[in-house]
Amino acid sequence: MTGPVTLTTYDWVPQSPRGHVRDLRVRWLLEEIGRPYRVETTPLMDKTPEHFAQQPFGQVPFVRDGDLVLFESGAILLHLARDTPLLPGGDDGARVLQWVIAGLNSVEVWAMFWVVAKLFRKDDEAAAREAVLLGQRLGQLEAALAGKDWLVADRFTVADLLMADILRIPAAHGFLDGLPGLQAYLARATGRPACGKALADQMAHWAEADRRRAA
Ligand SMILES: N[C@@H](CCC(=O)N[C@@H](CS)C(=O)NCC(=O)O)C(=O)O
Repeated sequence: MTGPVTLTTYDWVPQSPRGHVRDLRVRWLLEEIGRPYRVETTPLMDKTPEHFAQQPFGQVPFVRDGDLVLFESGAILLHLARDTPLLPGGDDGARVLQWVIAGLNSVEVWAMFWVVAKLFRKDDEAAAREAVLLGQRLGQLEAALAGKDWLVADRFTVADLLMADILRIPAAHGFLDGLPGLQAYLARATGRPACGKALADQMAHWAEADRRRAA
């Protein structure tokens, strides 16, 4: 499919998640591949039956691509990256899938355990335990990336886009201090113009949401 993609995110979010809402990774990929898209919104506060009909957990993002509606950011990225240089074929394609799943299942999940303990529950003891586990995972990822610019086949793929986005929250809270390889990897990925554009667009979206609320 080559027509515009419709990407749905929230109509508004508080300050703290701004820049980290997962529509960012989808925007980033769409910018990388030059695919046109428009952004629609669904209410954060009063979630609608229409929202749950498209995203069974009442979360964002979800996209419409032609007749196809997809939720789960990893699935969305893999779908949109198909037939583009961001998702090679053959064995390298399998390795990209492996790293996409590792990002979601072996790194992001540990980052989220820490986020929930520290930022949502404000339970410092639990957060300290989660921090140790997250730190281990990040150290292991740094070792896996040793001597490499990118995760697979010496080129930027959808796996790097996702992994870098996942690393942004740990990085913002100091978890990459002492991990120079991961810091350089993250800077390499997020320094791409498509990432900067996606981030600026998401922040503009929330600024516009504030203006609408104030009006
Ligand atoms: N596994 C899902 C997670 C989606 C997710 O956690 N979305 C957040 C925004 S980044 C959300 O909708 N949070 C509100 C909620 O869970 O009610 C994905 O990757 O798409």
